[in-house]
Amino acid sequence: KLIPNEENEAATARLLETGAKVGADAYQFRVKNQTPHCKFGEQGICCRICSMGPCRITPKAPRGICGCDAHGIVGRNFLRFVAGGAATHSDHGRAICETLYHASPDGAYHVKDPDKLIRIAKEWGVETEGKDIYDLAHEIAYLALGEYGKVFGVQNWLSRAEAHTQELWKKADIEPRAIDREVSCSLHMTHMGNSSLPEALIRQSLRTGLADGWGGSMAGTEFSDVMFGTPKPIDTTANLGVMNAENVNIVVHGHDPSLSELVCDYAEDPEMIALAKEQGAKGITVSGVCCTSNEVAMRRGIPMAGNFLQQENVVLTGACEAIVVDVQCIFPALGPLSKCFHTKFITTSPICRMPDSDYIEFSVGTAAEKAKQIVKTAVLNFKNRKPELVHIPQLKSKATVGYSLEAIKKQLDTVTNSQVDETGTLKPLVDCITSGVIRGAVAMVGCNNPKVRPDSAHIGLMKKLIANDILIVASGCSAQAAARVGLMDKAAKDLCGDGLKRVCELADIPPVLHMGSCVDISRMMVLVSDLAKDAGCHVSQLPVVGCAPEWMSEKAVSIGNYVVATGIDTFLGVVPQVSGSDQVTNLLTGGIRDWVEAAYTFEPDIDKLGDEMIERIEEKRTALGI
Ligand code: BF8
Ligand code: SF4
Repeated sequence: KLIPNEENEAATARLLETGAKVGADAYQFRVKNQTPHCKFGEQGICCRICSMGPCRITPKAPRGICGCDAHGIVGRNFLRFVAGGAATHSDHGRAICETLYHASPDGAYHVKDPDKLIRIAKEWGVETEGKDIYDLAHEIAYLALGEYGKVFGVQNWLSRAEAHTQELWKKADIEPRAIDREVSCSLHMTHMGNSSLPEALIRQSLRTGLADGWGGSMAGTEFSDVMFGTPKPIDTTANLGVMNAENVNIVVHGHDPSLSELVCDYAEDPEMIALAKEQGAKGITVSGVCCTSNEVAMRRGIPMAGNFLQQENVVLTGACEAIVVDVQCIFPALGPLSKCFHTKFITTSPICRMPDSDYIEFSVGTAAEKAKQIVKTAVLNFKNRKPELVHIPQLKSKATVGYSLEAIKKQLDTVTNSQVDETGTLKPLVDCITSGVIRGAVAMVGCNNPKVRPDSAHIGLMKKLIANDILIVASGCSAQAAARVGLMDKAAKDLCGDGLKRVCELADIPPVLHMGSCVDISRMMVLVSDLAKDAGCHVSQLPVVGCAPEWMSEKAVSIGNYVVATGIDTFLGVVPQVSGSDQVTNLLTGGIRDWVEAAYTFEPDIDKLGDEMIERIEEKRTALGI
C-alpha cells in the first residue's frame, strides 16, 4: 500500500510546529517572502554580464545598452545556466577520479570492482595484462582526469553511444571536447560582446550538456562503481521514519560517495557503537538525503530519509545529531536551523563553505581520520538532544534499489536463461517492448521544487505511467520521491497495468527501478544506447522519453540537454527561464529536433504532461510499426 503524499505533507506540517516552538525558519516561509518572483528573471530577459547594465527588456526598451535583444540575452542566460550545471557534475566526477588516483590497498579507498576497471581500460585501449590492479587504477584515473583538459579530440566515453547518435553529434558540431573547455567556452561565448545568436548559443548548450553526461558525470558514475562497487538490487527503507529516536542519527547529505562511504564505515565500527551506548543511545543510524542518499542506498542499503525538500525536516525531527554534507543542493538554511536544535551541521568541502557550520575538512589523504572524527562528533552530541523536541514522523516504506545497467542485464538473464543463447543483453526487454507487454519506458529524474506541490508530480506521473504499462527508471530526488511512498516496493506491481505487472513478477523487480544519483543518469544514457543497439534502431526511435517534472537546479538543465542531445524527448514540468524569447523557446521545443532528433516539451499542467508523454510513446511505437 502506498503512503498517500498527503500523509507526507501532514508530517511536514507537524514538524513545522516543532520549528515554531524554537523559532526556526523554513523554506515554506521564505517562498512566501519571495513570491511573486521577478518577471524579468522568470522570463530570462535580465542581463547583468557587464556593468553598463543590468539591462532589462521591456516593450519600451527592446534592446540592452550594447544592443543585445531578448533572444541573445535569454540564450546567453540559458547557456550560462547549463555551464553551471555541467561544471558542477563534472567537478564531482573529477573528485571521484582523484580519489581513484589515490586508491591503495592499505589506504581508505580501494578497488572494489576490478572487473569494471578492466572493462573500462579495454574500452580505452589500455593494456591490462599482468598489471597490478592499483597501478591500472592510477593509470586510468590519470587518463580520466586528462579528459577534463584534453588538448585535442573529443570525450573518450562517446564511443559508447549508438553509431547514429555519434554521427548526429558530428554533423551538428556538438561533440564535446575537453570537459573544462566546454564550460570555459560557454563562459567565453556569453561574455559581453560575444555570441547573441540563439542558434549558436543553444548548440553550445547541447555540447556542454554532452560534456557533462558523456564526460564528467559518466566518469563520476563509473569510477564510483570501481571504488565502491557496482550497485546490485538491495533492500532498504525510505521516508523520515527511518530515523531512530533511540539511536544516534547521522544524516549524510550531498553527492560525493567518497565522504558518505567512509562515514557509513565508521558508523559500523564497534568502537563507535560502544561509545554511542556509553552516551545512552542504543546504536547508530545513518540515513541519507539527496543524491548521497541514493549512492549509499544503492551500494549498502542505507535508508533514505528524504530528498531535497526534506533536508530541513530531518533537523526538525529534533533527533538528528549531525547532518554531514559535502557538495551541492545543500540549503544554507541548515546553518541557522541547526542552531535552533542540538544538531551539528558539519560541512566538509572547500567547495561548499557555509556560515553556522562546523567545518571538518575532508580530503583523500585524511579521509579515515576525518570520517572517524565526524562520527565521533555526532555520537558525543547525543547527550545534548532535547527530548521534548523529538518527533520523528512514523512514515516508512520498503524499497528495492540498486538497478545499475549491469544489474538490469543480469536480472534479465535470470528471467530468460534457458530460452536465449546470449546473456548480458537487453534483448528480453526489447522483446517485451516490441510485443507491447511494456509500452515503453520513462526516465523520471530531477529535483523537487516548491513551485510544484513537492513530490506530487513525481508520484502522480509514475502512478499514471505504470498503470499504462510504462516502465520507469528513476534517479536523484525523483527516485527518493518514489521510494518514500512505496513505489520501489516490489508490491507496487499491483498498481501496474497487466503487462508491466507480469514483467515485474517474472523479473522480480519493482515497476520503478532505482538507477542512482543524478550523475548516474549517465547509466541511463548507456542503457538507451544499448537498447537501441539490441533493437536495431536509433535511440530517437525507441518508445522512451525523459521527464523532470519538478526540477530546480542548473545541473538538471545540463542533464536535460544531454538527454535531449542523445535523442530522447524530454518533458519538463517547470518551464525554464527562456519564455522571454520565442526564438530560444522554439529552438528548444522544436528546432533542435533537426540536429538531434529530439526536443523539449514544457508543460506545467502535470496531468497534461503525463498524457503527452504517453502520446509520444505511442507515436514512436506506431512509427516503428509495433
Ligand atoms: O543532483 S535531483 S535536488 S540532489 S540536483 Fe539536487 Fe536535484 Fe536532488 Fe542530486 Ni540532482
Ligand atoms: Fe546590458 Fe549588453 Fe551589458 Fe548585458 S551585455 S548588461 S545587455 S549592455
